[in-house]
Amino acid sequence: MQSVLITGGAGFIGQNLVHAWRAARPADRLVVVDAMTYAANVRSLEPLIADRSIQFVKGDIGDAALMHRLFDEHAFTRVAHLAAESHVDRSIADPEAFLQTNVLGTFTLLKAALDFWQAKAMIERARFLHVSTDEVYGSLDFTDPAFTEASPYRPNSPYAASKASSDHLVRAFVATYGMPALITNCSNNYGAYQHPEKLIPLMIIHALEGKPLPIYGDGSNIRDWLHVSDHCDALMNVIEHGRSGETYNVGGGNERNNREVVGLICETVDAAFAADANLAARFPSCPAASGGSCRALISFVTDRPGHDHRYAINASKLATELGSRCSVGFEDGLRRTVHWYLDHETWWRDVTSGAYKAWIDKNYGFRIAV
Ligand code: NAD
Ligand code: TDX
Repeated sequence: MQSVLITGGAGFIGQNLVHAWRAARPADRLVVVDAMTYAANVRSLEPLIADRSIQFVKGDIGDAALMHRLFDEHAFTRVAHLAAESHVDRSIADPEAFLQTNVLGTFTLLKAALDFWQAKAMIERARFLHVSTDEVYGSLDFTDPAFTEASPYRPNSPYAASKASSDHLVRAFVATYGMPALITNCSNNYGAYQHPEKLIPLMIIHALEGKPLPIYGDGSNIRDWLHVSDHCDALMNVIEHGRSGETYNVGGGNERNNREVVGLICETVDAAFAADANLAARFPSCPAASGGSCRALISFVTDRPGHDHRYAINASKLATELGSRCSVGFEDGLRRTVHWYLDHETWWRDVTSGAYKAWIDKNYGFRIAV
């Protein structure tokens, strides 16, 4: 039985990880800490909070007193650290929060974990998993080999630089203090509960509402799409079986350019409307509602500054050492994701209208550390 802290557990990957962990390891004690930024949503966690399967704490990883108190109260033996500012475009518009949370917040959490584990002589049996990104390695050309764990760090956005900085802090804690930490660098996740500011949910929702589908630049940028369920399986494997001090890359093996991704979303939405007559009444502005194609909505817009051209992950270390391989093919994963958004209209309408945030402030504002 482990006592587990999941930071950022109300975010996209965090929520998926909480559910996956709860299902796979029912004996573990789970505490979620999340600052409840605009990106957070605890609705899917509410049943787990209500039946006390998890404990939820609204709090900032940069709050040293809170972090120390949580370690004292729960004696964590596992930390899965996902809390971050995660959206590249926001980091370009307003980078400061990225440095606060991703760099200083990670430092504060590392320090609280190290202090506690040293004081209690728990270094040998504790594990700290730092969840990072392939963006730290920079951008590839078409013919370059995929990133390995030995690729040099060349971050190009303030987000990527902040994640690179946090990776370096974790590495330094391992080398200097013997911190029992591991790092994963993964590619673009997609799936249920992703905030509608990110490419795939944004395009699905815009298609349903008949709004333009804004592709940056010429849409030739390539990402390696990883289904969030495969990512969560890999994270649980790495934290338990990975070698302390090591880095593991996690990839989906699904390289697609943005034009292909948006085209596939259009085809998937069109097919869903063709198969279900009720959708036309629910989403009358979608071109598919009147027999057209969502492709008519595609528009190319001004590129993102410093837009990385290609990410690709060589995940052979993870497969060879730990046996983790992705199981979700991109077409299947995308179809499941489109249907998840079709089936969770209230969820994304609340997020996109801002009503959810107001509700959260009201209902969770009082939930400070217990
Ligand atoms: P997300 O933005 O959906 O969720 C992040 C969560 O962290 C939110 O719930 C937010 O409220 C919380 N948070 C932010 N600042 C905080 C703070 N100071 N204290 C406590 N909580 C705070 O992000 P995500 O997509 O779920 O990503 C999770 C992690 O995975 C991040 O570290 C991100 O860098 C990494 N990652 C994500 C992807 C991806 O494709 N989504 C790919 C590679 C790596
Ligand atoms: O409206 C859009 N139009 C568009 O063309 C948006 C939102 C994005 N894009 C492009 C930019 C990227 O090439 O789509 C691609 C994916 O964009 P995002 O969803 O913003 O993801 P990305 O910038 O690749 O970063 C994501 O993967 C790595 C996550 O947000 C990061 O947290 C993660 O580290």
